[in-house]
Amino acid sequence: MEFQIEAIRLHWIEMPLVHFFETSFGRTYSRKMILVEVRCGGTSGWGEVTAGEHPYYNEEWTEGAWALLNEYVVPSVLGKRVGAAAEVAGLTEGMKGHRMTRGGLEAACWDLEARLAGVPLWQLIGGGAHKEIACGVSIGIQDSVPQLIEKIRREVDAGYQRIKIKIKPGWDIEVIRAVRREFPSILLMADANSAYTLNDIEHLRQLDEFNLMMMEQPLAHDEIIDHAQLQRALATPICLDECIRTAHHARQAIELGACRIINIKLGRVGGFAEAKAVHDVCTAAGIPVWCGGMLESGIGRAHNIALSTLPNFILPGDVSASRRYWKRDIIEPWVEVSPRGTIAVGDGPGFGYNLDHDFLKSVTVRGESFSA
Ligand code: OSB
Ligand code: MG
Repeated sequence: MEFQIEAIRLHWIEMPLVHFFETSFGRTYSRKMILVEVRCGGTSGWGEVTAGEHPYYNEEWTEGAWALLNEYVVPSVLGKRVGAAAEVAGLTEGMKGHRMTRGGLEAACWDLEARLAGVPLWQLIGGGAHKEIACGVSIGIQDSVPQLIEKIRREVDAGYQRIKIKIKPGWDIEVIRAVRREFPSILLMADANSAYTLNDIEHLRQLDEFNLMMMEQPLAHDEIIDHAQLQRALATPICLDECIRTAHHARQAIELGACRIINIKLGRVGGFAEAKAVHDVCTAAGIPVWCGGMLESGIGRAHNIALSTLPNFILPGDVSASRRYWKRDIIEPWVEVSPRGTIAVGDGPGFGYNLDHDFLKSVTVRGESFSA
């Protein structure tokens, strides 16, 4: 449905995590996130820029995203009239990379269109194949193996369907051996966030004995070809995360045999239009997908839930309960996970939750408004 991008507000919010989150590239204690609000005729659509605080997962970071939004993204879209949110990604196509930043605006436009049409976001994107989505958890590197095991036990007891642990050189084979000894039959996977190279093939082959569902992004963030070589040497399926920024990358990775599973992150691929395209490439190739996470606030989390209702999201994702991250979330109700490890998909318009405006105001540290 046609709409005009009449006004845009950028909200920079900061919220401490309930527990630090450590990956191979570092530890996060507190999140700095940019929310993008797009307005038309008194209705607001909301999106979230999923970039981290530092350019270590990929090239993007919050401060850089703020600059790009102010200097390029907003001026490229403000006042534009589009036939549908599906056209919005095209308005910022001339900018290279920075897909999380551009994707935050794009996702806000999908939410706006859904709200203007009075339909749930999942319906507008062509989802709805799942009424409940299957949830896993991503558990960061801990200070000790007993602490990790205690955390895993808590999440397994809560009902989460799959456990992902972060690995890096020095926190890998023996850690997974200890976890497997304690939990012989859980669905278990490991995410290296690009911490290894092809020199580690023999080392990584040791993981084959632990019956992992998959190993996520072992090699460099932009290295599809080396992943194909590694996959040939491993029994464990490789799942690509960082490498897949477009449907084109997904097709190349699949054709080269670089992975058997793909993690789709809404921001990493630049929003819903590209996420759907990646999903469709994977469906056609028989490659299962799941929804990744970036420690999102309630807004990004709600978008991930909508995305996860597309049919080929058949593996448990990294979308989990608000309370695992935040003492208080910015949406109401908070995202909750059932004892079966699922999130129920609602029927409300747009992303399907209300904003807690008072709380949102209290965590906002910077704002910028633009109107056409
Ligand atoms: O690689 O999936 C990743 C968090 C920050 C950066 C990268 C990743 C992650 C996660 C956390 O694994 C997923 C989540 O719980 O939101
Ligand atoms: Mg990952």
